[in-house]
Amino acid sequence: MPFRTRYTGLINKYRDRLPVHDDTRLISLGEGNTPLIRLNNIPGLIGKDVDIYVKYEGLNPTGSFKDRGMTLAVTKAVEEGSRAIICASTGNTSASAAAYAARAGITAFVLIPDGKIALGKLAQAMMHGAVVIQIKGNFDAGMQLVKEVAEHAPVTIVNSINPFRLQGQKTAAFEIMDELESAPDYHCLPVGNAGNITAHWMGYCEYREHGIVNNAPVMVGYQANGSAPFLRGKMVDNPETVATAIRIGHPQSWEKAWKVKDESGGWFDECSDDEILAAQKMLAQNEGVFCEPASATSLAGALRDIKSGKIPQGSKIVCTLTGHGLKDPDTAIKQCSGSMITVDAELEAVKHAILDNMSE
Ligand code: AN7
Repeated sequence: MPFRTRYTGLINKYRDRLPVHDDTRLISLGEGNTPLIRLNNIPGLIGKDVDIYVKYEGLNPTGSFKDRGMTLAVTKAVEEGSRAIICASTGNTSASAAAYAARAGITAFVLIPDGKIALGKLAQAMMHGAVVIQIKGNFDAGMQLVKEVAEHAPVTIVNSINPFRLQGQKTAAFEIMDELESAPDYHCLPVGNAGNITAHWMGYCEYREHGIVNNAPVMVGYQANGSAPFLRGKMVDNPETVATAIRIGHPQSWEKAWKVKDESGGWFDECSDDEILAAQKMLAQNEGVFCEPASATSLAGALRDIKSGKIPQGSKIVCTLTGHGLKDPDTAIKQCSGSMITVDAELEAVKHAILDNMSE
């Protein structure tokens, strides 16, 4: 056999663990199978002996982990005869819904908070032909409206309250265990609606129950401190953070995520916007991995807990990087202002620019 079998997406790969039939028409863009990258430089920079891996979900077809759930949610919607899907979104769900609806030949309606979604995500939703409805309100208001309108219109909700979303997303945990041949000691994620942390825990428990692995990680969820209902212990009405993807005050998987914390022996913590952006830049500049701000929350929190010893030396840690850095070019460029050099188009000037900036 000279050639490897072609990868055709996560439903095909894990079909025996997902609710599909042999004749189900799969709506897929080849999602999943994302790299698990071991950090080579950052552990040394913080002076700790830990094994940190990042699961780079930004390399999914639309640039975020949402594609894992969307492939299954749209596959099932089509199977059930639905002609339209709808979601509220801080950006990535709308980009993913728009792409998979285009693939399926159905309509996507997406409700987004006016002016508060990153540029790349807006471009995706528009380019894939979704009906983009900006609301003068935040994600939580949009989510409430979606639930209400779905009772009056023939549309399938593809937010993570759709149970097929979490079923699809649990495959990220399968991939990690397939690769590491066990579960890690800690799994750190950014938390917004808390669907993804719930889905990962489902995946870890499923492999353990079936005896494929005999351990499970401690699950750790990090929020932005201006949008941290799990830290406040109650819903937050006016969430704010630079990490617009997780600007969510009323998480839809509230009860489920508290269960994940208790069952796994984990915890929630919060990071400031400055910590989030510092971690994003640290990862980009020391490992060559560019994630969006919300994604860096997992690394920001993990690094703090590793430094303090709460996550002990010798641990194997996976941080999920939920979305690609190119989703939010504005925030990236703003952070790096001053790092561009403008010179005359002339040899001496360019030579000086190089010699003055050689690292030791
Ligand atoms: C990059 O797109 O909720 O805790 O509407 O885009 O499962 O909600 C996005 C969420 C983390 C949080 N990182 O995941 C949406 C949306 C990124 C995200 C989260 C989101 P959950």
